[in-house]
Formats: sequence, structure tokens, C-alpha cells
Amino acid sequence: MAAAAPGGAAGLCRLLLPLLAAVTAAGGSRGATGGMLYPRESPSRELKELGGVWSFRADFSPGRAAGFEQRWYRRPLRETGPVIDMPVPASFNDITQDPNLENYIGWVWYEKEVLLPQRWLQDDLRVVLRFGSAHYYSVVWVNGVQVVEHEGGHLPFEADISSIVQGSPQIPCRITVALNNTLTPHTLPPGSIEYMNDRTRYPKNYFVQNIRFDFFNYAGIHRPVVLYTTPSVYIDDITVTTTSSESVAKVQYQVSVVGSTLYSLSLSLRDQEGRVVATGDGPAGELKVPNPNLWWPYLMHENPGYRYFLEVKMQAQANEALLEDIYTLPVGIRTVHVTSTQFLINGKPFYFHGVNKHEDADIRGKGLDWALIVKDFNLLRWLGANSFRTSHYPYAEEIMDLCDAYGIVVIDECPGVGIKMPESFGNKSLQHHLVVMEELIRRDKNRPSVVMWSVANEPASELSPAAYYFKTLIAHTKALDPTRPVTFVSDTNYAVDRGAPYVDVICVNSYFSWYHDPGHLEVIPLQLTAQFENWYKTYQKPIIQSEYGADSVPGLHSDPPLMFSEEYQKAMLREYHSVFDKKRKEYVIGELIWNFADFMTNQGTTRVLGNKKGIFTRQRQPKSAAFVLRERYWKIANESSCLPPIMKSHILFL
Ligand code: GCB
Repeated sequence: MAAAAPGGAAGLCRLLLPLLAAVTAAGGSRGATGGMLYPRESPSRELKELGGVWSFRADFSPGRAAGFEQRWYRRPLRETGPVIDMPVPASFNDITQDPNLENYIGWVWYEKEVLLPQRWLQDDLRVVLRFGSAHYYSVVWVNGVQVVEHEGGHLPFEADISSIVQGSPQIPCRITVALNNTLTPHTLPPGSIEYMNDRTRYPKNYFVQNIRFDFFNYAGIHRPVVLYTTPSVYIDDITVTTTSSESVAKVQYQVSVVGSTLYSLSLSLRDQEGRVVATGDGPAGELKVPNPNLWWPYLMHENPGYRYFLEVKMQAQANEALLEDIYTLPVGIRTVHVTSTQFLINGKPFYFHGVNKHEDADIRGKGLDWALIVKDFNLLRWLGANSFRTSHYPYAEEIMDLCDAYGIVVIDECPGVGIKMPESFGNKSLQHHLVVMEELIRRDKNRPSVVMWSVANEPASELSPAAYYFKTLIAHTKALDPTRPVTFVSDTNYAVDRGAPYVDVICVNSYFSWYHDPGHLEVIPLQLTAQFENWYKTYQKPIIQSEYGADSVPGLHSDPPLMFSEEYQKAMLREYHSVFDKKRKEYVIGELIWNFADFMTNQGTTRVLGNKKGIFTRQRQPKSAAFVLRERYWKIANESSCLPPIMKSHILFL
């Protein structure tokens, strides 16, 4: 990523690195402690959304350090210098006409002033400030007092700000955020700053940020920011796992409460009609559900995505008052098993016919956008897709909620993308990666739609440190969640991949006739068959084709098919599909097209306003390939599901 560096690029990194070190010392690498329940309103919890227009200032000073040196968090941002309006949630890159902001690297500052209801200022109440995600490194102050630091985009973080807002008469309360999008060999994803010191070719202090992943490094406050309340004694976390037989299901639960050791817990599980089907009490136990409605994937059942609702009620005596906290968690009852040839959901073979996506759109970049989210789910269902991988980072909780509700199956991937440099396999990187998996599992562990964790995409898994790295990372992931299989996505040759021995499912990406033998569609059957047979012979594990695809520029036609035309993309799909159809009778358990929609990348000679491998355009219009895929996915669904035909045609017109 080329960046105009207004002097002091070295300072930029000098500034970031001590901060990362400070966090490690302060406990950042100790791991994800405490719960991270999605903020939901309840009789005991109130919520205030802070989306809208925030004040914004990019620190264009030499070294990008002026904000810290002058302590911009100490006073209203507008008093420190010129501010502009910035929407939240959104990436900041594409909001203005300024190319310097589009490609900016370093610290940017956000600020919002908020009025809190008087009743939130009582001292038996907890006020929490929560960010769904902000990219990449965040420092947050409330009324000038630092409340939280967080490393990494794509995952939530929060801070209890009760003592600040309740102790200070300052109204409104001022939230200041400093965000830095610099990537280092030890961040996830990794990156590096390269200084261009040849004065005959580059201006003074010129630097670029190198990345080894193929999407634009959008930055900003990407997901909702909320303030919510709980009583001072509160339900901090809930973990559920489920098992089932024909006639009865078991929901094992664990609840943690913070703020007191003297409390009681009661739980009731309701079905979708609101009937209580099981009750329990205490911090851990098992609920038995007779004749359960299982959570089924889309197109596998006439009522997919069935969720019960677990109402957890906590009562505690504190300072002679009775405190009550209520949190309701959606629960899907389903099981997942992997054999040497199959992926079983509720004991039935599941074939992934789906997509890889990105959080990406015009103007808002990676910012959450409800219209886009709902449109995408309508397109997925139109397509007959039953699954997607969250390539290449965890998606918004709001998206995951809809996966749970619609029965869209998810391979949940962490931001371990572009791990190519040898130094990114060292202990420092590994420790951070372990923490990121802790944060991801803490967030998504209760989601029925999530059936597998992916710890990385296309790492340099042939390097010798990759063996220890993936052994440790996958063992840690399994220890955190023994109920789900774990994978990472490989493009390394089967014979030299050092991470593959540790995964449960082999996920392979290949681009025959595109990056290899470009233009030669005729090599696909041979090469793809060999790919599957080699992997299976080596590991006897089921295989997902986790990426395959070709760029097409919408409206570009050629017959016979030539690269970049819509016809070529279609022809390439068909060649792949004929091999999938043979191998899915054996051990191939899924196919995920690259990509659902066109998306923005860094500029380069192989990218035309971004990556064009979408079957939909970036604006969500179908290319010809979308119709090929739609026909195929509905055909597979019809062959394998037990839905009555009338139900299928009803779904077709959703
Ligand atoms: C890949 C990567 C993906 C790229 C894609 C491509 O292997 O996993 O992030 O966008 O190829 O189009 O090159």
C-alpha cells in the first residue's frame, strides 16, 4: 500500500510498537478473560446505540504522534484542530475525496459526546462501553481517562466505565478513540512497513505498507458502538453445548456471575412459541428437552435455523438491595461430527455448497450496513447456498445472528491471513494468535451456525516453524472448544504442508487455469483430480474445496471463452463441478466459490478496481456465473434434502 508519508514514518512505527509492548505488559497477551456476551436489552439491561456522525481527525503530523504528544483526548477534539464528520460504523478510507485519507497509515482520532440518562448514574448499575470492532489497534478514553486498549480488528472489546461517568459531573460524556491501522509481522493479519530510501526515486520519508493478503486494509470503527447497563452484580458469560438423540436433547450450560459470590441462578428454556420446555438452576447443569426441534441447515429441513431461547435469571443480595439480572441467549440444538469421508450435522451427511465472502462495499468499506447484510442473505438463499466461510476474518455478530436464524452454516475464520514471513511464525505472533482464537471462541462459541473454526488462510505452512505453530494453535483451539472441528485453509503442496497433520478437515484452495496454466481450462480435470487424490491418500480426511474461481469483468464477453470474460468464469466453474461431482461420492464434502461478490483490493496489475472473482458485482448484481451456480446448488439441495417439492419451490421464490 503506497502511502504519502508527511515525514516521520519511522516515528509512526516507533509510536505503535511501544504501545503494543505496553499492552503485553499490562496483560494483553494473558488472553481473553471474562465474557463478551452480545449486548441485548432485557428487563435488567438498557442499551444506547452510538452510531451516527462522529468527529474525526487523522493525525497527519510528522511521526503521526501529535495526538499523543498534545493529549487530544484531554479536551474536545475540535479544540485540538480541524475535525471532519465521520460516519460510524464505516471505514474512513472512502468517505472523503482525499486520497491521503484513503491510503492513510497511522493514528486517526474519533470522538462522540453522549448524554446519559440520569438513572444510569446510580451506583448499583454498571455502564459498559462496547465496540463491535475497530481496525486495527484501539485506545479509548472517556472524559479524558483511558478505559481500554485493544489489539486487532474484527472482534469486540469493551470497558466498564461506571466509575468514570458516575463519579464525574461532566455532562455530556466524551468518548475519544485513537485507532492505528499499521500492521507489523506480529499483527493478525501481518504486514510490514517498508521505507523507500532511494532519494532519486522517492521523496523523503516515503514508505509503503506491505501486506500479503488480497483485500483492501480498510480501517475505522467498523461495527456498532453501544453503551449498555447491567446491575453491579451481573451475568458475565454463558456457555452452552448440546447433544441429542432421537427423542431427547441435552443442553449443558455454564453461567458465570461477576460482582458477588452470593447469588442464585434460575434458567428456563423456551421454544419458539414461548413455551417453557426445560428449567434448571445453579451455575452449571444440564437441561433435558424431550422431542427437540433440532437446528438444521438451510435446505436440509423445512424449518431451518430453529432456535430455543435460554432465559438466565440471576438474583443477588447487595447492600441490602435485591439485584436481578436477566439475559436471554438463543440456543440451537445440533451436533457436528467428522468421519474420514463425511461431515455430519445431526448425524446426517452435510455437503457445503456455498461461498466465501468479504465484508466489503462501496463507500462504507468494511463498515456494518444492514441493507447490505439483508440483501446478501437474500442472495445467498436465492443462490441455494447453505454455507459460507468468513474469509478472512470474523464477521459482524449481526451477520452471525442471521446465519443462526436462517440456518446458514459457517466456517468461522480468524484474521490469520497472509502469514507468510518467517518472523510471523515466532513466539510473539503465536501468542497473539492464541489470544485471537480465545476472543473469537468467546464471542461465537454458542452459535449453532458455526460448525468449524479456521485458524488461518494460506499461511506459508511449508516452512519448518509452521509445524509447531499449527500444532500449538490447533491444540489450543480444541482445548477451548472440544465440540467443533478445526481447520486452516491451505494452498501449500500436500507433500510439504506442515500444518495439515493437525486439522480435522482438509481445506484446499486452487486456481487451475487461472494462476496456474492461465487460459487452459482443459487441464482442470486432471489437475483437480490429482489434487484431491493426493490429499486424501496422504491424510484420509474429508476435503473441502475452500476456494476456486476466476475473475470476470461484468459485461465482458467472448466465445470461445477467454480470461476475464463472463463466459470464461462460467466455463471454469463447469470444469471444476464435473470433478466435484465425482469426488463428492467419495470424500469431498464441500465447495465454496471464490467469491460471492467483487471486492476492493490494493491496486495492482492483476486487479481491476479490485478483485473481480465475484459471481455478483460489488453492487450485488448477478454475473452469468451466478446463474450457473444457482442451478447447481438447487440441484444438489434437491438431490440430498428431504424437503417436499412444494417447500422447495416456495423457498425458491424467497
Ligand atoms: C486466494 C486468497 C484470496 C484471494 C484469491 C484471489 O487464494 O485466499 O484471499 O483473493 O486467492 O483471487 O487471488
